[in-house]
Amino acid sequence: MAIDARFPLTVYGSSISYFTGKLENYFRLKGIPYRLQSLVARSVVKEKTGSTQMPAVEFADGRWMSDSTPIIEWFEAEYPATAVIPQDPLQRFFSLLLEDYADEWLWRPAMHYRWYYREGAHFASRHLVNEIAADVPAPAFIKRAIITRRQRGGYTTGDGISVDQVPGVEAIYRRTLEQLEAIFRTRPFLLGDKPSLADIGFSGPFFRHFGLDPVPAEIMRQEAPAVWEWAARLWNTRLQDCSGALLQGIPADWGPIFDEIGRQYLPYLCANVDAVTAGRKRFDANIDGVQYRGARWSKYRVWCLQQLRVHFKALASSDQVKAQALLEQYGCWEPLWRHGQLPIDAGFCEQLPFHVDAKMIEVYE
Ligand SMILES: N[C@@H](CCC(=O)N[C@@H](CS)C(=O)NCC(=O)O)C(=O)O
Repeated sequence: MAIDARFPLTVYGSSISYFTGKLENYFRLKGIPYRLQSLVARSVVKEKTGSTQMPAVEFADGRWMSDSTPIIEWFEAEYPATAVIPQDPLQRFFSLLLEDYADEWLWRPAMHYRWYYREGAHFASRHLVNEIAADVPAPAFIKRAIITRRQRGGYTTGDGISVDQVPGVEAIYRRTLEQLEAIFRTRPFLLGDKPSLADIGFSGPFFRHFGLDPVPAEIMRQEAPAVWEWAARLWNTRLQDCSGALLQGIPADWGPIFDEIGRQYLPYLCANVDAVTAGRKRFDANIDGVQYRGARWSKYRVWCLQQLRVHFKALASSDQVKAQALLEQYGCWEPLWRHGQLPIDAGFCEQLPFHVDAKMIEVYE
């Protein structure tokens, strides 16, 4: 990759953050130079990007970006030589679907394992206090308690996961491990002998959460060592050194993950659409037998659903026929189109990655 005046980038984020880890995996794979900076005033990030979310990226020329998915799309367009997004239109579409699923749905078990278990909350709150709140004038144990309370209130107990939902949420992780273990026992990356966008998508939950937090990491080491190995392999791979190729077509062993998307993620997105349409900031939803109560609405995730539709419509009609057949086979087609009109304002999220209109979930600062 040609090094230009925009580099090195500064990535503002935490070294235990889901999406910071995802973006770092992407930059490393692509050979894009960056340095991670954890301590920055949230007001500065908000002023530059419109949101306090992590990661935010600052170019040497002074421009800023936020939101890992559109950031990756932007870099892919700028630096197509070492492409991460597959060229094949069907592989591209289904990789984008997997990325969205890993970003938005595996977030649920990842946040649960980190903040529900005392070991996880202790590790993460301590790390975050040292990393981003060291200069806040208060005793460390109080800062840790405040962070833990905020994260639980925003993303676990406050997002529909109480004790009754714990087995269902943990089952998502166990099934994902089984699905990925079956794949990584046969090949090094999700789509063949070299990494692609699907690997980057799964690196979000796996690199800085499941592979790092004490409880899920131990489960992974014991039950899915090939997944453990893949997470490290991805971190240590540079596309410019890869001689391997991608598989042809959509691998059959992605099927159980699509099945999960059809039974869980897309129905959740539909329940979220109903909530946003009705103006309900909290909603109940029965997802595949798990009754979530008081989940938080997300306007951002309405946009995610809209984006999946946009990607589908961008396919040539012959590819749409093939994609539809696969989506129908795994129960994804009906929920993808269940709602005719989505409750989304014109122009919403259109300035991404240069300006953020909405966080994934609005949690108080
Ligand atoms: N869609 C965004 C999501 C970013 C995001 O939600 N990041 C988390 C940290 S991993 C965050 O900053 N949350 C904001 C908060 O908790 O206030 C992306 O892909 O970058």
